[in-house]
Formats: sequence, C-alpha cells, structure tokens
Amino acid sequence: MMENKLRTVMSERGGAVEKRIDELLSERDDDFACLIDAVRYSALGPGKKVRAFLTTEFARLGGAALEDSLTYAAIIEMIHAASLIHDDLPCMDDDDMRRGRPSCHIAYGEDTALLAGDALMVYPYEIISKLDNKGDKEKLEAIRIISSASGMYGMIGGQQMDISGESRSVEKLTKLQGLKTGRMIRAAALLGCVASGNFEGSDLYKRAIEYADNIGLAFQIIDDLLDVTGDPEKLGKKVGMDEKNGYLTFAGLMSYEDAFDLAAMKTAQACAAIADIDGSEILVSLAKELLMRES
Ligand code: GRG
Repeated sequence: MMENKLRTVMSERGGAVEKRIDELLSERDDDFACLIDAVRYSALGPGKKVRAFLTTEFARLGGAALEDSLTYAAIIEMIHAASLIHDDLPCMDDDDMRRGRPSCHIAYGEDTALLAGDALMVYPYEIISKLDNKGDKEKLEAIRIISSASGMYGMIGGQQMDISGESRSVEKLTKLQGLKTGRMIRAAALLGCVASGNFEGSDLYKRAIEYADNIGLAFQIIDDLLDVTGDPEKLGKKVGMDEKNGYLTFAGLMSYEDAFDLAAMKTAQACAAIADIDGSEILVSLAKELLMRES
C-alpha cells in the first residue's frame, strides 16, 4: 500500500522536476546547438530522480511548499547528470550505455560530452545566483552545500580514489563511496532543509544528515551488488563493469549476504533517524524500496 503511494508520489514529483529542468535548459543558441542538445539529452534522461525527491521531501518535512525546493531539486539532478556523463567517458568507466540509451559521448561524441558535463556542473550556480524568490543567506548556503559535495573534497575526490584503486579495505571503500556517492545524496537532503529555512544546527538538518548518510552507503552497496547480479535490461546499462575496470567494491570485499546485511542495517539506521517526524512515512518507505531495488 505504502509502496504504491511512494511510486505515485515519486512519479508525480519526477514529472514536476523534469518540467523544471526543461524550463531551466530552454534557452537556445544555434552556434552551439549540439552542446545544448547533449546537455538536455543527459539532464532530461529517464533517471529515478532519487536525489530530487530527497530535496523536495525534506523541504516538505520542513514546512515548505513544493515551489520552494523545485529549482534546487532540478539543480541537484543536473550535477548528478554531469557526473554520469564524465563517469561514462572512455578515460573513466568507459561505459557506452546509460539509462537504457547510448551514453552521452556515444550519442554526441567525446568532446561535446566533456563540455556537456562541464556545463551541467557550472550552470546550477548561475541559476542559484539569479533566484529572486530567495534570500542571500539561503542562496549562499545552497551554493556551499552543492559545491562542497560535488567538488574536490567530495564527489570528485571520491572518483579519484576510485580510479586510483584506493578501495583495498572496507574502511577505504566506505570513505570512497561516502565521497563519490554519499556526499551528493546528503547534499540533496540538506538542500531541502535550507529551502524550508532549516539551516545547519537545526534538528531537521541533523536528522537529514543521519538519514542521507545511511541511505547513501546502502545505495552504493546495492549498486555494487547489482553490478554483479543485476539485470542489464532493468538497469539500463551493462553489468560486470566494476570487475572489468578492476574496481574493488563491497561485492568484492565481502560475501553477497554480508554486503546485503550491511545495507539493510544502514537502511534501518536511516529510518530510525526520521521515523518520529510527522509525515516521514514516505522517506521511510523510500529507504526500504532503495534496499530492494532492481535498477
Ligand atoms: C562532472 C566535473 C565533474 C566531475 C565528475 C565522474 C565523476 C566526477 C564522479 C562520478 C560520480 C558517480 C558517477 C558516482 C556514482 C553514483 C551512482 C551510484 C550513480 C547511479 O545513481 P542512480 O542509480 O542513477 O540514482 P539514475 O540514472 O537513476 O539517476
């Protein structure tokens, strides 16, 4: 029952976020039309929009209307899309399928894909700076959250650990995944907090970190397991890429059962962090769904 409600709400929310991304990327310029097409191809792709959902749900828990967080939700998906474009490039994971379609560099060429990733990484800051329904304090906080999560000491640092093979122990791998995947998931939740006026130090902000960090690790463990046991049709990408690239993952460092149990424990900790907040059932349900996901 709750799962049905979650699916309905996620699908409606995903549609609203997609529409906002479409609006934000609507400006055309014939002199670099292929860049704009590549950006739109990747940012408007059929992803799950989990990060956008976290943003809008934490904003709702904090008492904000959907409009207060929709642009942040669109932005977090743009930066996520940028990371996927770069991650798929031949010099990184060399993956030619993404979200059931050719990766950006297969569809538009490596040079344009590189620029499309750059564009989607930078444009969000221009968008935030121009928001006229937000105060400077909130805008600065949003910029701090996004830049620190996606930058050198966040996602990009984590990706460097990955390509350097820095995942020889569970501790190192947990750090790597916390940076590469976890920080963006945390940023998504925190953007929702600040969109509803709940800044650092507030109860909601602290709980958002606890929830997001735990689902973030569980999410990455399941991602690793799906790369071994998943169905490429459902995933929309090839499996076995971690092994092909020589990456050590949770699936390689522990048994399937131990890895799944760790993800289940993290999911339970995430749920406990928010369970007593009014209206948190959907986020509790999301954490459980992500644990059992097949794509
Ligand atoms: C863009 C400057 C710049 C740098 C990027 C390549 C890179 C640096 C970072 C890689 C980050 C990365 C791809 C982490 C993996 C995150 C992950 C588990 C992705 C899959 O997320 P889902 O399942 O995907 O939410 P959908 O398609 O549903 O959005």
